[in-house]
Amino acid sequence: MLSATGRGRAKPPRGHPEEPMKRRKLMNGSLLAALIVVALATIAVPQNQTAAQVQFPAAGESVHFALTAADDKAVTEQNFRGKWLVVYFGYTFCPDVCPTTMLEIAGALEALGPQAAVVQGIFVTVDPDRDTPEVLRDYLKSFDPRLVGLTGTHAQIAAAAKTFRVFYERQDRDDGTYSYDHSAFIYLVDAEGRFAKAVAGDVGKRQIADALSALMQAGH
Ligand SMILES: [Cu+2]
Repeated sequence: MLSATGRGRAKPPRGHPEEPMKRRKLMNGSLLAALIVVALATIAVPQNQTAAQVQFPAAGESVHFALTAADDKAVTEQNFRGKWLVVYFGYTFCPDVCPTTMLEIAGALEALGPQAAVVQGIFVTVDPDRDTPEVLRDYLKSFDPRLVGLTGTHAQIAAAAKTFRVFYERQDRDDGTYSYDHSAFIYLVDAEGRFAKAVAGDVGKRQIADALSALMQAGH
């Protein structure tokens, strides 16, 4: 569309050297307008991964969180040193995306076999009002009892989300119920607590397991 506008215009007559400059400005203006339109369209549809949502920590960046595990035990990333982490943010009331992703993570642990001994799957809830440690434990044991569920105060969860650049937003409905829009990436963290890689939540267990195996073999 942008190039079509440019081509459709008549050639500038000779002796008007400022013309190409004007044209470039026009192009920049319409490009900016197009970007704004795209940005507004994606903001209006938060369940799509917008540019703002698709951000990750830098590879090698240390991740930090201080949350609550089962039996109200306080945990931080330090408690998991020595294990590779497979971290996912979601909430147990999520109708489809979260359960599907947890099924794939559980499948990846299964596929890793003995290698899974140095891997810890972690589900961080973005919905602490409903997801207590007990709710999380019951939810996760149906996928794989090795999975750990973490909750916390809203501020703690916001801080944990920030370290992984996770986006989430509560959506209140007219009937009094609510859901969350949230990033659907799986974050792989090395045994020293450094971010290694993000994979899309819908890639499947084989790809999750392969990504972990490759990273572990790369000598992280
Ligand atoms: Cu979800």
